Amino acid sequence: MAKKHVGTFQDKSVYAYTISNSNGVELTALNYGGAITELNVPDKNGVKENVIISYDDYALYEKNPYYLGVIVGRTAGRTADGKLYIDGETVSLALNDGDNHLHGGVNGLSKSFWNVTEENSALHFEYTSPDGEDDYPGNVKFQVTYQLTEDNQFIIDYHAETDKTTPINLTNHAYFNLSGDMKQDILDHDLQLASNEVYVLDQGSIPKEKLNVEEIDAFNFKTKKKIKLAMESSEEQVALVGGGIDHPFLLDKQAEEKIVLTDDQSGRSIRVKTDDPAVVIYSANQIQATPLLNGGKAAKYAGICLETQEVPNQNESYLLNKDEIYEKRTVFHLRY
Ligand code: G6D
Repeated sequence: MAKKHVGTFQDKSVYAYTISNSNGVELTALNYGGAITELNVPDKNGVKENVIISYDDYALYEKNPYYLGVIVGRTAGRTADGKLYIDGETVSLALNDGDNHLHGGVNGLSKSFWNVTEENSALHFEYTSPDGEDDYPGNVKFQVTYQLTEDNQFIIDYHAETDKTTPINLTNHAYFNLSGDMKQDILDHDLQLASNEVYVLDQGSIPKEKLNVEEIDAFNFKTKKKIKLAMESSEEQVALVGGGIDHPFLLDKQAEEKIVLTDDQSGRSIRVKTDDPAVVIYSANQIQATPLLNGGKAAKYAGICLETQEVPNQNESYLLNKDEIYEKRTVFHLRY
């Protein structure tokens, strides 16, 4: 385990914490937003490379316009018009994405300083969000754990308790790129999703209605296929989000493995299990040529986010009441 001072944001110290397992898999994350900056994994030839896209300059994690690697909350995704409905009351949240609320607001959990404790191959993050922070009701105690197991599972555990009814829908916004050190984009990665239904989006990227993936072939990943086939589709939902995927998929409750991401060239794959009912797949359609990532590169489709969560903008499905516990786990099983 290691801890390194990497900067100062708003007069507070930012540290990078590194954990590893005996196979040499290493994970590094910041106390600021829990941002994962590195996940170093061997390829089929044993060459260890970072499979997470990250800024070359740590200072960029302060604003982090791409939400690279962070814990997202209190609510992931977009909330239409920033309106929450809690027990008949309407709560107005900040509109930080056009006419909508995105990823917990102007600050949110991704721009908070978490207290970090290290224990062997696990990092424990704790943060208490005060009542009214980012306009959300309730004092909420958040706990998130990143753990590396000896069989190369990267496990994220989430826990929250509140003193007042409030919406909680957390995820992690790591962008995976299994080529290693972003040698290539993710268009030639293969994706398989245990999902029969995808939500189509309105012009503001708010989920509207769910369709069977048989009706929208670009998003039919029931059998393993190259991600670029979605980009090559003339489907208007692909164009709507900038020429890719940025959609919530309902996950098959019966399936044990919900998501499989594979890169044949490196021999790496990630197999995902989760308690969450959905995943937002985001293919980094908004990544620009700067800021530079992973040693001087940056490009559209630089990585792919597997944001396991509840379907956004359905806040009634993720209201946490006082004396209830929010608890969920997502496992990224790293193979190489
Ligand atoms: C864009 O629409 C996408 C979001 O889904 C993503 O989380 C964000 O960029 C980083 O707004």
